[in-house]
Amino acid sequence: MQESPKKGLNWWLFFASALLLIIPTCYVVYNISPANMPRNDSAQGGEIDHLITYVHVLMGALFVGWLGFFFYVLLRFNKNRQPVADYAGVKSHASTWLEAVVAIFEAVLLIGFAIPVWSRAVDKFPKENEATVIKVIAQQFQWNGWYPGPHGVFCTNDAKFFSGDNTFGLDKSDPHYKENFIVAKDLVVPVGKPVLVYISSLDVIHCFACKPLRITQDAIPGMVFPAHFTPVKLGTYQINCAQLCGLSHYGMRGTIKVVSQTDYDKWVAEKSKAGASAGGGYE
Ligand SMILES: [Cu+2]
Repeated sequence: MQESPKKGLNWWLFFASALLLIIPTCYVVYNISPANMPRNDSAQGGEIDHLITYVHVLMGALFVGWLGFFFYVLLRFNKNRQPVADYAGVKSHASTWLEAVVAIFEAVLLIGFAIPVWSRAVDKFPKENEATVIKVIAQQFQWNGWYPGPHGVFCTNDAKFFSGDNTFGLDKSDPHYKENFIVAKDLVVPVGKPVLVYISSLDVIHCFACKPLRITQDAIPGMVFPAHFTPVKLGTYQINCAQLCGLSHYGMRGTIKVVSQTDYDKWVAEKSKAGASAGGGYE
């Protein structure tokens, strides 16, 4: 029988693999602690953060469990302690029970947390008359916000109205056209009121993402997707494009400025007076 040159455990490899596994674990634990989560200034962000934490706690428990088992196997069945292979194998059913327990936890997370959060995000939209409604139109490489103005009615738009100075194809003969307005890059919304955004794209696929307000929604040409969030604090938040959309994707930023209702009404009145073309189009 040919002997392998080294018997037993390779301790260098053992400690190197332990280190490689422990470093990312510490990093994840550090990041999911509530103090290190991205700032949350929206009403619906708390439940999303809870879900992220619970999923990571379960994954952490599985990781520690598997890691413990891995080290146990390395030590218990190394060549010195187990010179002859046991062909009968494991007879205990402990692993089956453990798998069942993990499956139950996963089912609770999915049915009890993930599906309700998801259904509220994609199904329970605020009523238009109780929300701030904005049509967000993405284009390479800018965010545009189309506001209806003080009376809250959008004019119609259609591809046939497209022209050099009418990129969004607004119907200029529509009576509501005059008080509608489009802003480039910087959106403004009032605090404490649901915001309903209808997201679309003029060219390629983009993704409207604002992490502190916990909103992320793809913008797909030819389609309009509604999304909603309720800002709870005053502030200015960065919008990013979360879908690689071309050479200047990295620079496709915008802002959502959350102001008081009075300031918002003042801003809307001012912009609306300036008309639909004010601030619209590519800057
Ligand atoms: Cu983009």
